[in-house]
Amino acid sequence: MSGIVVLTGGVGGAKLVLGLIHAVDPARVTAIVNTGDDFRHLGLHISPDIDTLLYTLSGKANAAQGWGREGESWAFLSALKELGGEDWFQLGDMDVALHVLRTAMLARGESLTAITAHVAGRWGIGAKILPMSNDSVATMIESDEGLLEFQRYFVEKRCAPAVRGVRFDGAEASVPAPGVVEAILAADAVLIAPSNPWFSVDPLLAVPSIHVALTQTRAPVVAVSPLIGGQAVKGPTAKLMGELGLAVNNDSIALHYGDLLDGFLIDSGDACNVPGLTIDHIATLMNTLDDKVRVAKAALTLAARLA
Ligand code: FO1
Repeated sequence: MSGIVVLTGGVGGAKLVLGLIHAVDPARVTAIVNTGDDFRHLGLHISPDIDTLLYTLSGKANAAQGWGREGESWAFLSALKELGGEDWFQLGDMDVALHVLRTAMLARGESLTAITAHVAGRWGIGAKILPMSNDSVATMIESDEGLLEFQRYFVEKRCAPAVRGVRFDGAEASVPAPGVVEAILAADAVLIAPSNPWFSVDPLLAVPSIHVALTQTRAPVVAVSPLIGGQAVKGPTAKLMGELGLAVNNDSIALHYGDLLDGFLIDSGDACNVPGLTIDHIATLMNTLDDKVRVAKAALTLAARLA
C-alpha cells in the first residue's frame, strides 16, 4: 500500500495530518513527530507535539487553543498553585493523566514509541504516530536573555526574547525511532507540514539518519508553507525569521529546506522564486475540516505530479 509520510510539529502540522486521514485511508499515513519540544516538568515527561497529534486525530483537541484537550478541568493546576508550585505551563486534569502515564511507562522501560502507540490504539487512531527518536533531543534557544529551554522561551516568556540561534542538544547522537527510516524509504510521498521550519521541522532533520533517509528516498518531498501573505498563521515564525535576518517570505522557507525540497505548496496570493522547485498555489489557510482536506489533497496532487 502506498505510504504517505508527514514530518510534523504540533498545531499547524496536526491540521494537515487531520486533513490527510480524511482524504485517504488513515492506514497509509505515518506522522513523524518532533520531540525537541519535550521536557521534564514537575517530574513529568511532557511531549507537546505528540500530544497535539494524539488529541487532534482522536477528536479530543481544544482546536481553538491549539494544544491540550477540549472540556478540560483545572483542579490539579489550581491546587498546585495553592501549594506554590510552578503554574506557568498550563496542565489540565485530563492532560496530566497522559503525562503521568507516559512518565510511569518510561520509568518501567517502555519507549516513547510504545507509549504513543498505546494511546493511539486506545483512541482508535488509524494513522501511525511515530516520535522522531526515542533518544533525548532538546530544542534550545540561544537568545538575548541567554540559553533557554524551548518551553521556557515559547510559553513562559511568550517568545519575547530575541532569538540568536536554535540548537538541538543530543541530536548528533540520536537515532530515529523504529519505523521512521523504513517509512521514509518506502513512502510514495513525504510531506513537510506547515510547522515552524526552525523550531519544529529542523529537530527532525537534525537526527542524522532521518536527514540521510530523506536524501535517499525516491518519494518526492513536498512542503506546505507556514506563511500566508508573509505572516505566520499562528506562532512566532515571522518574528523569528526577522531575528535571524531573513526576509519573511516563501523564498526564505524554500531556501531553508534547500535540496531536500522537490515541491512547495504556497498560498494562492503568494509567490516563490527559488529555482528547481515545483510550486503549486492553493488557499492554504486551514480553519474548517474541508480546508484541511483540500490542502492535504493539493499536497498529494503536487507530490503525484513529481513522482
Ligand atoms: N502552550 C502555551 O502557550 N501555554 C501553555 O500553558 C501550554 C501548555 C501546554 C501543556 C501541554 C502541552 O502538550 C502543550 C502545551 N502548550 C502550551 C503548547 C506547547 O508549548 C506547544 O504546543 C509546543 O511546544 C509548540 O509547538
